[in-house]
Amino acid sequence: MTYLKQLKEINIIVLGLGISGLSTVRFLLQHNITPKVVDSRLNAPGLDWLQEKAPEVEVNLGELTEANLSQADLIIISPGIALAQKDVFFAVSLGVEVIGDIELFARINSKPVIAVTGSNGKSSVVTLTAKVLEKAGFKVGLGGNIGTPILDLLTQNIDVFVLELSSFQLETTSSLKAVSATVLNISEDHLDRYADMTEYTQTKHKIYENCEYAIYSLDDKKTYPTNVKNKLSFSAESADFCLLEQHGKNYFSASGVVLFETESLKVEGKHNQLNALAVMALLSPWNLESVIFKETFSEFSGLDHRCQLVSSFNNVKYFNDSKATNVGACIASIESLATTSGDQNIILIAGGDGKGADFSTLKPYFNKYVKKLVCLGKDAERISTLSHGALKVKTMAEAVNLAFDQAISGDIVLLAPACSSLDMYANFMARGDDFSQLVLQKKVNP
Ligand code: UMA
Ligand code: ADP
Repeated sequence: MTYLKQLKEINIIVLGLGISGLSTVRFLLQHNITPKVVDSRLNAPGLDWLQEKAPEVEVNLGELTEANLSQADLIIISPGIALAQKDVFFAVSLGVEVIGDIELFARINSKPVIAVTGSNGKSSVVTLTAKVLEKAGFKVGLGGNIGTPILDLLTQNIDVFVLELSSFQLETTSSLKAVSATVLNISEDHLDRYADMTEYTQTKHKIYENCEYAIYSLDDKKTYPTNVKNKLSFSAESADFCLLEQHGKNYFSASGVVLFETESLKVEGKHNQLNALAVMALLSPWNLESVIFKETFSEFSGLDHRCQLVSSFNNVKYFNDSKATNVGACIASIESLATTSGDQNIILIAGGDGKGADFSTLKPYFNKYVKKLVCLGKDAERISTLSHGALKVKTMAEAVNLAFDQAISGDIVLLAPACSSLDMYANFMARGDDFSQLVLQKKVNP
């Protein structure tokens, strides 16, 4: 019996009615499987769609304690709810199976998969990987944490799936067999969900289980795979995929073979070069010609809200890196924009919900490169202690006004919050849009 047929015989609860939950419900209904739906939010986001398109589906909103999760044979849980949540934990203790949408996908899918996780660079790497494959003529299914729920793509005619996976999604995934998989890097994140860095790192490592090729960062021991036969490393220096200097120019290289100049890569900064090396390593089982990488790298101008130049006026550049939602990303952002002379020319807007992170590793970077720190959001106070003379504000408008007042010719104003946006905004895009609009207003009306 196929897995989908088995699902018809059992009681299924879809837990969570956000993007993933709604996609799971749609997928099951398409296969004539009717689940029950539970969400702790009284105004769950997918409710309107469900009531209009599938009013027959039983929905239980509010306290999960009241939802009788233990009555299910299978719970398909959304990534925003932890397995450690007490009602879920109780159901598991009674023998209920709990999986996520990625696990459901893995149990049904038969096409090759490339899987990417890490604390930072996931979206950039999966996007670039998909673009290279598309240029090579493949039909690509790009989804997962990047925003397109993967079950939405499973019914389409796809050659290769490229999955961005968060630690939340990996918690409930055990059957994925990726052709190539990577943990790009590990730095502090989501410590409000995990007991410590060990638990967070172990969860990320689930991506390597059953993969054919494990791609890891030679510079970051926390990414090193175990129990995988084929391993390929990437690093700026001395790895399977690395940079080589010849006649004063830098080149991308694979297994010691020089491929093409690093200046072909349109997006700037060391972290983007590392991401490009990871893309080449992930795609090595496909044996693509290097010209395909070169052309794609030269066309890709980066994703919105990632170190994106919003505007330049009065010889001051304004960058939106709202997606720098943790300490590691904030450091990468500062380093990629800092002057080679090391002058303090960055006015940094940071803060939001720090998700339990220790911000102290930011201090040397603030000392070296940040001229003025402007802090907002839930963790404004904690961040402000890291830089002498830091300013605290209540709104993004105040932050942009202050940054504008402080900036002189040659400076950079950078939004790289090192925090999630959820204390003030619906998501990082809304925060980045707010910043960008305020900057553009300042340009017209100083
Ligand atoms: N929630 C409840 N009660 C519920 C269900 C959810 O309060 O019953 C809350 C969660 O705690 C969370 C919010 O609702 O705060 C959204 O959770 P969700 O599981 O419904 O999320 P989705 O809308 O399904 O979106 C998820 C990912 N979100 C999370 O993991 C929190 C999206 O990643 C992803 O794009 C989408 O699935 C498609 O796969 C977002 C994210 O913030 C961008 N990811 C984190 C990150 O990148 O750091 C991991
Ligand atoms: P993710 O999907 O993991 O959040 P993104 O590709 O969206 O990653 O990038 C988010 C931010 O993380 C970027 O704006 C940049 O500041 C930072 N970043 C990107 N790649 C790396 C990397 N390889 N190492 C550290 N930071 C990075």
